[in-house]
Amino acid sequence: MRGTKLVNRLAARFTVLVVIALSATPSYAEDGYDLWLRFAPLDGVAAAKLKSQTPVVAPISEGDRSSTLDVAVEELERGLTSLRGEGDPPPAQNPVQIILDCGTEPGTGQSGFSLTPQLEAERPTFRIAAQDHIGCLYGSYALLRELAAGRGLGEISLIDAPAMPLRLLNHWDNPDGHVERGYAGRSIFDWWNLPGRLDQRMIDYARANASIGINGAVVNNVNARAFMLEPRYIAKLKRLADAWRPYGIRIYVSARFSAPRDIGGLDTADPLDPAVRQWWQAKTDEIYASIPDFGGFLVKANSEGQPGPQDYGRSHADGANMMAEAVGDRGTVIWRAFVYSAEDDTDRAKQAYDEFKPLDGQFADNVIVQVKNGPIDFQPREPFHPMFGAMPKTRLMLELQITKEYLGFASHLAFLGPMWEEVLTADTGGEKSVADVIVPVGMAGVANTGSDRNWSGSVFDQANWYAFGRLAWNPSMSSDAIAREWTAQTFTRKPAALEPIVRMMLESREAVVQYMTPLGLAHLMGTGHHYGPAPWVCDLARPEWNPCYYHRADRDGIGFDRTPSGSNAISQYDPAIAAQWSDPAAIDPKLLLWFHRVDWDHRMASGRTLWHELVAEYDRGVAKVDGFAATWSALESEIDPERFRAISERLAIQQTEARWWRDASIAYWQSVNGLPLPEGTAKPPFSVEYYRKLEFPEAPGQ
Ligand code: BDP
Repeated sequence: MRGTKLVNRLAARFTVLVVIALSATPSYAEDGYDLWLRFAPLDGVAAAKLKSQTPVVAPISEGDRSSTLDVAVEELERGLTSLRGEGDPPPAQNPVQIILDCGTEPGTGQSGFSLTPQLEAERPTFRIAAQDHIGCLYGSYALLRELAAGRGLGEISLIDAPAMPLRLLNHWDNPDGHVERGYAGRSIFDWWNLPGRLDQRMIDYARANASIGINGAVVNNVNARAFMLEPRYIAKLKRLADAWRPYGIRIYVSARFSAPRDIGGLDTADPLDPAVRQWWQAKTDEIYASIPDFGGFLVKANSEGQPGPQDYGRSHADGANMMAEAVGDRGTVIWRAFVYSAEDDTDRAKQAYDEFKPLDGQFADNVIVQVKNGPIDFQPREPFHPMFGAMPKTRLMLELQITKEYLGFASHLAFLGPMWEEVLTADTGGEKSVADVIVPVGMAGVANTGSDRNWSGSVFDQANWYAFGRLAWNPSMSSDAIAREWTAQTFTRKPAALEPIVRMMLESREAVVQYMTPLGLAHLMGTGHHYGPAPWVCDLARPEWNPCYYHRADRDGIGFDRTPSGSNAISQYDPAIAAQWSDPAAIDPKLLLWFHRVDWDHRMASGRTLWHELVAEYDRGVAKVDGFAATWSALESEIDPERFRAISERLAIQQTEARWWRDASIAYWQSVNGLPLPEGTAKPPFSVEYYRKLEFPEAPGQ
């Protein structure tokens, strides 16, 4: 009896499950994991065309095969099937053969490719030609990208090649799984289970990178642990390197300069000490024995408490060259220029240039100096770093921050394409843009990846990873073109939805600047975590840790005087640029308070006083965010529910927090300048004391 009841109950349950399974619309969960590689089925004319052409990848002869070409074939087949959207279509009479021709020179050089349709021929073909196999893989991804954007095979004819040799992600991931300045969960690197187990995510990561041309990854934080150079880690690194090799991705490691002492048993890390040199030589040889294409070392030295050559009275060049000798022509030493000293009272914006400029010409050929986009630290807006115009005899690489430490973490929508376009196109003087300076070398982006299903904390933050890769491939691409490509692949190709999404992406970074740090202000964020406004912080031990150090507001005025009457940081720029920026009337108002200290009633080009303009900027920023939320909510029918809701919630947070930035900042400035608000302007709802007391114990980076 009891047995029968149980069987009945199970049967009933089974029926319910079957009914649920049958009645659910067969929908594909859009949790963002597939990034821009969704290859959503085409529709309309594009779909009909692809179906009638039924492109098939022509077989590759056994002798020509390689693991990279196997990936290319697999990607093409997977992508084409997905774009077609249905199971196997009836074979076309004369299907288009996609030919991977990877040993000819299409005139592009290394890693480049050409895409050539010959659809009218008797045997229609689409040829992906390259000089090397990685070029063929890049060409395959390019073909899929073009198709995914809605273009037909016949319209896709292009020749392309990466502009710069090094296109690297820098992960600030610690071996314990915490990601410094990470807002997307834990580290994606599973050091505990490596080398025995390789997570599928490591392959999906390589696919995502290769699809946008990223060709290297520094897998650990610049604030490095020496033990990552020990044999057990070399085995783990080898497993990753082997997995990524087919995708053209080389592995790099952040090396702690004091490693010879920390793990090598020596009592010094002096770069001129023969035992230290020998230690690095042996360590480097050991790594290359396991990983023959190891990319090299990234080093943060004598910066924010990290050890370095200056601990022994040696220069950055002494340190870098010593390691470069160990690496030889097998790889590269990337030496970071992000330095400022706890003992130096010079304007922090000047210190890197002051330390490095005298070393121009002293670095070995296989040393690269990696310079952040601006002279302080990844602020929402900074002028370009003066080192880009001042080190003609040094190989300089640009460091960008993809993760949004200072732009609202993953909570705020801020598409960084326009910010990076701004620095890449900046004129350094002497007829070279920043892009011209770095093109022979490369670009690095501090990654925003994490264990979250959507990789980046929010779907829109995936666009920043994407934009970094595309700009490293081609620094003259416009943010507009990048946003379009990304949106078509990530959300929708329908112009009625794509256009408003692209528009809000393009406005988003400026909105953040306006409600956080308008008119050239910088570094006003909360201590430690860097979240939210804290312009009132003036009492931290080091002067340059304090927002007050940066804004210098008092009763009379606001801004950092970096002209000759102040710190004269402006003199680090080309004289023509310095001359223009020295004049508060001639400088772009977006940089005014970075270089100038002006009275609150300073007259702006708009005719408003500085004070009124500042308030107007905050209001413009807040209004833009309200606009984004309205734009997004009108797109509900165009976006899958899961991603629609996730983004709606983020935008609601951004609306609240943009107001918070505005109100707290205005309340603080008023407490300093005692000025009334311009007429018709909303009063901050609370006093500055209220904002000052807010605490965020859960904020990442605390
Ligand atoms: C700052 C970050 C800090 C990094 C440092 C760096 O706050 O976590 O270690 O840059 O780039 O932006 O080394």
